[in-house]
Amino acid sequence: ARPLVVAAAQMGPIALSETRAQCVARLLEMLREAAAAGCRLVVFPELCLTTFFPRWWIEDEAELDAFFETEMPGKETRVLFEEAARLGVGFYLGYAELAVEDGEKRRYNTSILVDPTGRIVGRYRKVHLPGHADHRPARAFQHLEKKYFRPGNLGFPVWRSMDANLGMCICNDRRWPETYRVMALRSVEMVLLGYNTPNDHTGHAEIDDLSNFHNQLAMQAGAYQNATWVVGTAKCGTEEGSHLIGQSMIVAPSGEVAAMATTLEDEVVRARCDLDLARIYRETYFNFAAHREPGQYGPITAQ
Ligand code: CDT
Repeated sequence: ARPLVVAAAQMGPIALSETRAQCVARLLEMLREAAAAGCRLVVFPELCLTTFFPRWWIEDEAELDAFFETEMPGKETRVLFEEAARLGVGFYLGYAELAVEDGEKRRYNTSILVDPTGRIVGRYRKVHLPGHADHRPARAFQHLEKKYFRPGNLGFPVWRSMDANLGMCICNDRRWPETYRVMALRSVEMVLLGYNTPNDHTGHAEIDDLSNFHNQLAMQAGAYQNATWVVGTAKCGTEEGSHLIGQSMIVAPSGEVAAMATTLEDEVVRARCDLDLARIYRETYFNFAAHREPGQYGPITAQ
């Protein structure tokens, strides 16, 4: 067995008025709890340093910029890196990234992988951006990720860290089979992901009512069909009047849920994950070299 003890560090709502320092204090408390429970890796949610701002139409650039990080670690987040290094725990952190590329300001929905020495070993930028870019004032809540972010331009890399093959994705990515499959073809053993999933944003009650079911379905299918562990961490509860689902969970390569949150608050969910389970499935049902038929998959990569 190759055990990796991991935590999904779920967050309850973040108010608009909550500061970075207050958010980081909550993350620190969960980091310490996870470390005390023997965890070597902690997965925090998507965009976990501010409230989920894409629910609002924001025209003022300075107001929008205030939700973004221009450096990582920055002055409020540095303490998280230092404490993780002191505890010998790695982490995944989701945040809004303001980058300058080709002399241009660019915004991404980003996550980083930090190793137990406090070093950033990987960066991922969300590929599948949900929602819309236009103003829909008739709705109580919008979902403006297509306005505020560019699609990620870093692909789906897999990193060797903490004696494991680790991959990252973010929220809506978990609904797309290609996300997991690209990483599985790169021998991923554990996919780390954070999410903010409102159950009142699609405009279709019959879809919104199934939000929890679809959350489980997507992560369990992704794990099983790709023979990988999946660690999904929510920001949840009623945030500025919008309800976000919880169900942070750790899913085994069998598709079974190894652990799941029971609250809609800050909660550390822990599991001891045997990375060899991924190998067993890849040597049998999901032996890609023996059983895949990529010659028949052309439309998947056609534009
Ligand atoms: N953050 C994020 O990607 N949320 C989406 C919900 C979109 S509702 C229009 C998700 O897939 O969970």
